[in-house]
Amino acid sequence: MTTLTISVPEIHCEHCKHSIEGALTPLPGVRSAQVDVDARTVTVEVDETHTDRARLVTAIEEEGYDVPA
Ligand SMILES: [Cu+2]
Repeated sequence: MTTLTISVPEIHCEHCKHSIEGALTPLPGVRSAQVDVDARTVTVEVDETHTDRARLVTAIEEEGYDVPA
């Protein structure tokens, strides 16, 4: 199990938190997804044999949030 932290500067409220957590949690290989609204980060526990950072970033972008490289 690996913990990835992804910075998403556009996170600003509970709606963002629920959107992003809801998008990531069902993905294969994702054990948990936790948005910190104040820090504007997403912390994701993953099994890297089933997913990777790029897949998570794509899912966040599909929710409408820009993820800087
Ligand atoms: Cu919001």
